[in-house]
Amino acid sequence: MENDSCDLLTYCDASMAKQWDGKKNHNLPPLRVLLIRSESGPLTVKHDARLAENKGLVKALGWHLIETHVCRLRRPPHPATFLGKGWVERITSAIKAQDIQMVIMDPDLTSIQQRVLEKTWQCDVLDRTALILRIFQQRARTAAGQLQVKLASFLYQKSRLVRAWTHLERQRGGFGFLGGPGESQLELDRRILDSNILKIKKQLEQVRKTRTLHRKSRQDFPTVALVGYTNTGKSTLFRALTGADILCADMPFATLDPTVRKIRLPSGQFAFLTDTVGFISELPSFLKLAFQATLEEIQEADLILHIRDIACTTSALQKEDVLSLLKDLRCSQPLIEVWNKADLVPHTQDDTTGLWTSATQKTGLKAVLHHIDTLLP
Ligand SMILES: Nc1nc2c(ncn2[C@@H]2O[C@H](COP(=O)(O)OP(=O)(O)OP(=O)(O)O)[C@@H](O)[C@H]2O)c(=O)[nH]1
Ligand SMILES: [Mg+2]
Repeated sequence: MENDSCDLLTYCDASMAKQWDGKKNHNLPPLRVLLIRSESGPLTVKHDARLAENKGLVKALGWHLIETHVCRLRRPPHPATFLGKGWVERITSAIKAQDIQMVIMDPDLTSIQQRVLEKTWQCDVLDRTALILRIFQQRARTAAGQLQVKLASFLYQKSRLVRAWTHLERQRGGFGFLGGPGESQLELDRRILDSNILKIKKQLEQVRKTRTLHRKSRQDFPTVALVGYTNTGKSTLFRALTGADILCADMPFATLDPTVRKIRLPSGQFAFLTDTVGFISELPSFLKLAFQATLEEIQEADLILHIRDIACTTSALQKEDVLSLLKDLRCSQPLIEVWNKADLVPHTQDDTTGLWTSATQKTGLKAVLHHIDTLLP
């Protein structure tokens, strides 16, 4: 594809980029990473979970997490550095002392903050959204998955261009801006991104048409989509129910591309089961837009199996995130809640709001199949 210079990798030093895909570079030591989570409110279980989730995201890329800092923001974020002066200096010392190569920031930074921090700290800086995108880049195996990730990456960069533009405009009082050198570069960047976005959207339109045709070819039987927060055990359950040899791993976003298999229900009726990409809190809107072709598999399903990791301390919050995303997607199909990882928590079977399963120990599967049977048209 032309103009690939806009790829996400331009955000980091090219030599560093070689190390990013840990799997392909066995000889290189993993990147030394420092993680910063900034909080403005009181520290709750939600924040602990977010920190643990961020650590999982870093680990998922095969990087080496050296230090983690939780900093409390007492004032609004600094426009140029996000963090206050004291924190910037403290992190500078930590970077030097620990030979850090990459700093991950959560929440997200503006492109200006990212550049100022990279210059100050003399190392690469990524925010949580870029980290998620990077994982998606590493996971995408199919051509459709790779196209979707590329689109997400361009949309991400475009959103950051707009912010940079607004910032410059403000500096110049919003007038007399035309013809400046900054403007022409921004305009050029924007045009390149727009043309790339348009091209990929056209290619993805073809993917959506093909998927629609595939769905039509399956319309003799109803479809059940496995949906849920990332790492809750969707693929493990899918494998237990279908016998399909798919990747199940203790990491976020192990699954990116949907997999479909036919199963036979206890009534003798057949149904298609679809394993899908996991959700995560504050999923950026451009990722939802880019993954439209995949999310359609959920929208078009006759029934949704919501797989929850019931042993996770923030299972209830994850449920809220999933339900809100399903609402965004206008999914109103019948839904079965599956309480997975039952082997990790003491429980009684008579709890009626969810179906207890252990996908690893293959328990509770019959009840799941039975419920699918009763709810399908
Ligand atoms: N103890 C226990 N672990 C489980 C169970 N189900 C899945 N796991 C583990 O949870 C981790 C994630 O499993 P996956 O099936 O890959 O989860 P997923 O929801 O498909 O994750 P993504 O595709 O990344 O969104 C793996 O290490 C599984 O072995 C279960 O019932 N009990
Ligand atoms: Mg999976």
